[in-house]
Amino acid sequence: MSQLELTDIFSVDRQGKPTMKIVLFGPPLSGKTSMLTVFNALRRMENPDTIVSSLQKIQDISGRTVFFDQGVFQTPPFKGKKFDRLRYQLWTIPGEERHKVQRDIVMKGVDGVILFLNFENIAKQMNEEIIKGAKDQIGEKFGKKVPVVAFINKSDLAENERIDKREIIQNMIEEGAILSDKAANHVMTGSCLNARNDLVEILNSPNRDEYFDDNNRLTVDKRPDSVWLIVRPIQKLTQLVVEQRIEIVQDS
Ligand SMILES: Nc1nc2c(ncn2[C@@H]2O[C@H](COP(=O)(O)OP(=O)(O)OP(=O)(O)O)[C@@H](O)[C@H]2O)c(=O)[nH]1
Ligand SMILES: [Mg+2]
Repeated sequence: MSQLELTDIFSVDRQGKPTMKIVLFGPPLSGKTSMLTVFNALRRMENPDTIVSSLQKIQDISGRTVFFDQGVFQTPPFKGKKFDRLRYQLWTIPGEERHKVQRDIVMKGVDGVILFLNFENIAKQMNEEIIKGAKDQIGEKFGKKVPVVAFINKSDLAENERIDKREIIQNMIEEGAILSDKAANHVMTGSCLNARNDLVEILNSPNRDEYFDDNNRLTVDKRPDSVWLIVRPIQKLTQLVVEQRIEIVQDS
C-alpha cells in the first residue's frame, strides 16, 4: 500500500486540514472545563503556534457550561516530514441534564470520546449515568468505530472521599466501552487541580529560566507529572482512533 496521508484517515475542516474531533463527555462538575483550560494554558506555555483558535467557553455567570467549550489545537510540525499537521478539536458537553439537547450538536461528527468522570464519592451514580448516556447517544459505534477512553478526575482527593476505580472499570466493560483485557490502560486518572497548580508554580518560580528555552517556551521534558497525566487520555485516544482508521482503510 502507498504511504497513508492524514487526509486519508481524517475528515478535513473548513481550511482543508485533517482534523480529529474529541469530546469530553462527563457528568456535571467533573472538571471538563478545567481540563480544557489547563490544556490551553499548557499549549500557550509550550508552543503558542499549536493553538489554532482560542478557547471558547459558553457558560453562565457561575461558570457552568450551558452549551459547550471548544478549542482547536494542532500537533507541532513533524521534523523533516512534509505532510499536514493533525488538528485536534477538543469539545466538552455541558454536564447538567437540563442541557441534554445541546449534546446532539456537540457530538456531531465525533471521532473519539473521553468519558470524563469524577472521583468524588457523591458522583458515583452520575458517573454511571453518563457512561450509559454516552452509549445511548453514540449507539452501536460506541467503543468500536468511536473509540472510548476514561479519565477519572480529582485524584487529589483523599482516599476515603474517592470512589473505587475498579467499579468504574467494571461499569465500562458492562456498557461495552472497553474490552476487559484492555481495561487497565484505557481508564486513566489524574487531577486538573494539581496540573493547574504545578503550571502556576512554574510560572511564578524564581528559577523560571530552568524551565523555559531561549524562545521563552516551556521545554517538554520539564512538563510536571501531573500535566502528563492529563495529556495522556488525549494521546491514548488519538492512538486508538488512528489504529482504528488504518484498519478501516486497509480493509476497504
Ligand atoms: N479537587 C479538585 N477539584 C477540581 C478538579 N478539577 C476541577 N475541580 C473543581 O470542580 C468544579 C467544577 O469544575 P468545572 O471544570 O467547571 O466542571 P465541568 O465538568 O465543566 O462542569 P459543567 O460545565 O457544569 O458540566 C470547580 O469547582 C473546579 O475547581 C480537580 O482535579 N480536583
Ligand atoms: Mg463546564
